[in-house]
Amino acid sequence: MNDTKPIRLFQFPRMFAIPNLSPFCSKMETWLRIAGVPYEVVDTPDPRKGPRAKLPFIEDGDVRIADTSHIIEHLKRTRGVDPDARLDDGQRAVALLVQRTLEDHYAFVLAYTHLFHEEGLRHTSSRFDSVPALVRPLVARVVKNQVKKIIWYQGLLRHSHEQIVEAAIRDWKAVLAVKAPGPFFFGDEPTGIDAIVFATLASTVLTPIDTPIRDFLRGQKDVVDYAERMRARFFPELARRVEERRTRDESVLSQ
Ligand SMILES: N[C@@H](CCC(=O)N[C@@H](CS)C(=O)NCC(=O)O)C(=O)O
Repeated sequence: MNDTKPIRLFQFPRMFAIPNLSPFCSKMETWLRIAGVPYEVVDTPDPRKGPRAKLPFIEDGDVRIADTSHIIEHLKRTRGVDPDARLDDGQRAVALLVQRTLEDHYAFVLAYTHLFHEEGLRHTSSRFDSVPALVRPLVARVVKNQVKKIIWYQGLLRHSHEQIVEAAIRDWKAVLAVKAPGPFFFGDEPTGIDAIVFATLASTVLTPIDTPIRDFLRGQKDVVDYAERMRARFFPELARRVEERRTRDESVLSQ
């Protein structure tokens, strides 16, 4: 292990103007920026390369660590950083419950809406662009079947589309009910839970994938403001790109 060299963060290549379509990759990179831990990104389309066959994972010197919660514990210990240091016991409990809601339930909804349902696939199939054209349909089918298996065994896919949407909106109502009105989840300063809330929210409201969950969230100005504020603060290069595109579109429309 080497705590002077930047860690290497292995994750799916970026899509859209968000840190990552994967809420876990997006969470990890956001957390690194909140905590100010230097890192280099290594784009990897294939989770099987990781120690737990999932993305993201990090390489710190000669050690590879998977699972965002384990990575965060490792970095807190070895880099002496902790964005949660000022949280009290009640806030830590709320953060854990929000994490479980978003990571152990809502993340499966995202897999369903973005990687399984037709509307999601229409927007996300470009993630296979680097695969040779001849085998692209096959790879896309294999991945879709893998996603299907994951959400079937998790249980989500045994429900109707309407029931899945309704459960997801209930997740967000619960999360938003315990979110502070401040610029960040617990008020004035960002903490670890902001990485999770922003990551899952960004995939939902800052991408073009049209779902009733997106409509529900985009209907609340403070929710969209929060997502855009997090992106502007921690990923200014992405916020700039959106701004430039907006200016370009406006100038085309005004011609
Ligand atoms: N608990 C893990 C979850 C990571 C995870 O589920 N990653 C997904 C992408 S969002 C993945 O690599 N899935 C590939 C697979 O399950 O085959 C974490 O916190 O890192």
